[in-house]
Amino acid sequence: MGLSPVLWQFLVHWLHASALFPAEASGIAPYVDALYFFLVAMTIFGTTFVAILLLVFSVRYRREKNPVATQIEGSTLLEATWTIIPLAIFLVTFVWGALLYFRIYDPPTNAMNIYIVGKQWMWKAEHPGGQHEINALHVPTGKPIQLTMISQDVFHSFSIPDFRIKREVIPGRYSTVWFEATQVGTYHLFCTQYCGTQHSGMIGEVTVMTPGDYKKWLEQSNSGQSLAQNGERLFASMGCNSCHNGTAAARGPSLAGVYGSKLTLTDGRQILVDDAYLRNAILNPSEHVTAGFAPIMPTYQGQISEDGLIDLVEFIKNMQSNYRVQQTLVTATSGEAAPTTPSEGTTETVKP
Ligand code: HEC
Ligand SMILES: [Cu+2]
Repeated sequence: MGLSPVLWQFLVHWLHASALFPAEASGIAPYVDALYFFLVAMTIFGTTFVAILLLVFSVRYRREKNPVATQIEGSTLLEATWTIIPLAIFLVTFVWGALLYFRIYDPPTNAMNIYIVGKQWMWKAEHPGGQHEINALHVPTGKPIQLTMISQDVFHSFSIPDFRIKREVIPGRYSTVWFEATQVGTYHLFCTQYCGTQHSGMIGEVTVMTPGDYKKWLEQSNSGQSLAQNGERLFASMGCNSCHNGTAAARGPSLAGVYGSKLTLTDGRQILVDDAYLRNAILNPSEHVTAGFAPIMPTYQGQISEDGLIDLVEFIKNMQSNYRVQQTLVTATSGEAAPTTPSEGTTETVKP
């Protein structure tokens, strides 16, 4: 198209200024928009091209001027042209879209993780430090943020138009999306999947702050317990540590350092341990049995809320060192009755 870059920039600028178009407030936004404008330009080009041809042909070859039609028996050159040009356009769109897709769905390894739980009809955000917020999300600028999301009931969809992100939030399975906020400000957060009577109220506000302000916010909203600490309590109160206590005699495998590692299962498969795997291991233990262990872990299906599962997952993720060390640490800080040390409690000798 004949649009010069200057005119192009002016158009994009005007669209943003006129509030007809959402702000570009994330690192990915300009890239998504570039593809979007390319598609719009191609569509305009195609439409005008066909419309012009239609007009020209109907005037030029109208019956008064051409009483007898000339037959053209085919033209390989013509056919090749109108096959190859659209094909090239479609392929460019496809490759461009695929590259963008990979970029959007593959979070950088240094991304900071925040959990999102969707339910009828609200969004709950849980920061690793234990800060909870409802229908609100606070994030710093300049840092990749990954959202690990799950629904407690029906399908929802998490969308921040100004960041150009949108991802389904599904019951029973974690889905992730990531972004890097570039501009301080407040932005809308929507559920974009019809999810019942008050779906339209399932909205919220994203507050993007400077890293310094974000740190202050985290300190102010501190609940005193990090997700991992909540998880550690659950781990003890649900009796997980009766089997997973990190001792050699334990009936369950040590979970220290298991996150991010490759587990070998009894059927010989190798599986990467990520958030989804941990969650599933707690709810459906018999589905993937770790090699060298008996399938004795009970299912916790229906006994732990999604929030509780997030706490457990976060605890296991952070369990990098010997678990017994952490256990004594908790007793020292929380002042609770000391849990029986693993060696005392291990009268069971079912180690397979
Ligand atoms: C009765 C003993 C027992 C209890 C109680 C138990 N587990 Fe397990 N768990 C096992 C055994 C044995 C395995 C390995 C076999 C398998 O994969 O099922 C295992 C596997 C796992 C795994 C998969 C990782 C790996 O290295 O295999 C996770 C995660 C896990 N348990 C977490 C938990 C949590 C969280 C709880 C408490 C809510 C819990 N377990 C309670 C025995 C137990
Ligand atoms: Cu919803």
